[in-house]
Amino acid sequence: MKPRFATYGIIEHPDLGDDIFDDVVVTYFPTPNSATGEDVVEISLHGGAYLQQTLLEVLSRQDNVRLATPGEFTLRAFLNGKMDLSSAEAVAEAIHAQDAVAHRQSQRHLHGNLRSYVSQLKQDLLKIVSFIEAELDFSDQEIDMVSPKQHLVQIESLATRAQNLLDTYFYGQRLVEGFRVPLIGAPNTGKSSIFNVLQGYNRAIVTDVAGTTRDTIEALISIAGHTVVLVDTAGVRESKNKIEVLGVDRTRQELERADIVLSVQSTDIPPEDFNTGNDVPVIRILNKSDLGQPGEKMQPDIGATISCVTGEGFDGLRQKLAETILGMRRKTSEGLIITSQRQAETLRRFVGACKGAVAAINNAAGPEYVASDLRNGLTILGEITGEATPDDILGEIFGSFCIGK
Ligand SMILES: Nc1nc2c(ncn2[C@@H]2O[C@H](COP(=O)(O)OP(=O)(O)O)[C@@H](O)[C@H]2O)c(=O)[nH]1
Ligand SMILES: [Mg+2]
Repeated sequence: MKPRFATYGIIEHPDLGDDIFDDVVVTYFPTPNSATGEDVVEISLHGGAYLQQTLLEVLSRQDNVRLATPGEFTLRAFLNGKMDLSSAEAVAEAIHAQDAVAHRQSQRHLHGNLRSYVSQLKQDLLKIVSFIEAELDFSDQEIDMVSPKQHLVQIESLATRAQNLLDTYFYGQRLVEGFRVPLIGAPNTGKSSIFNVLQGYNRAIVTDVAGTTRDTIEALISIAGHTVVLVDTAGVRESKNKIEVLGVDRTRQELERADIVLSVQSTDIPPEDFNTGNDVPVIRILNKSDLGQPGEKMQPDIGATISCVTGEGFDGLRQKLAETILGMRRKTSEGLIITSQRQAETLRRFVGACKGAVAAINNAAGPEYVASDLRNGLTILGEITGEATPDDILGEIFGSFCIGK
């Protein structure tokens, strides 16, 4: 077959006799110019699960043929030097991306922007290490070398650059998993009704019997290109009913996990007190504006006044939510955001190694101690791009892919 040319063919099935199984287009990519770097043949057949499954099943009956394990194609591409580890992880990010912003980010990683950021850190660190080690090598000779102290500022700036990237992880994680936004408030303030309007169709049960929502219900909605996990809760009021108490417990757990809280009061029911984690933004909603002016004991600083009956104020509420989410956005000046826990942990260890070196210098420890911390930092950076990544970590990364990627 002519390399990289689409060739028409037919597939016969052993069980079908003279009948044709499917018309296909086959493309041959000889090594090394293929996705994995190996010889690759791609068969395009007509869509549909039956055709695909049957063909895979027939092919698997041949000797030396088996299905790929999850992530195996990307693993092979990585092992054959076709992509670095941060790009390989970006393939998984692209597969799992639920919205526009997460997808754009995975594309940046896929095309190596993260790798260049880390490579630059590595090069700068290598320069410093070589200087310090050169001094160690020549310390018994009469050569004037720079003392590690001279490198203090540079090492600190490396730590800051790594920290800046690490600081994007909180936002990056939410890009992938969505922002968790519970509706909290007294029974009958309209939490379930708001949940339904925001979601666009009636899913939660709405009644005027207090305590109807006994469990938490989630819905994914999109706000300014970000995924939001909207959570309808039972509220935080004390209750004697067993099932309702369980729901209230769930509400407390939701408050602990919340990224943004929608605190609901209505013109006829005052707000309830609740505690959130540190620095969690709270948007105060006043519902049932159609019933007229609010009664007494209402909280100030209302972020959105709405009515689930007339639909008034929901654009403003969505806008407020969008502003709050965009206010939580973090990226490096290069526009990078990390989304992988592995990368975050590795960067954290790298910052630790830099700080170790800084402490060694400040305590006037010998240059060999400083050099050892910095060498350690070099190895850690290598783990991000995959030059020094242990096999079990590789297994974990590629195991998270779906089959056939
Ligand atoms: N007039 C009016 N009634 C509302 C509004 N939103 C909800 N309700 C009513 O308030 C009651 C309680 O609503 P629900 O969503 O179940 O409140 P929850 O207990 O906080 O989940 C129901 O009878 C709703 O129809 C609103 O904007 N205006
Ligand atoms: Mg409810």
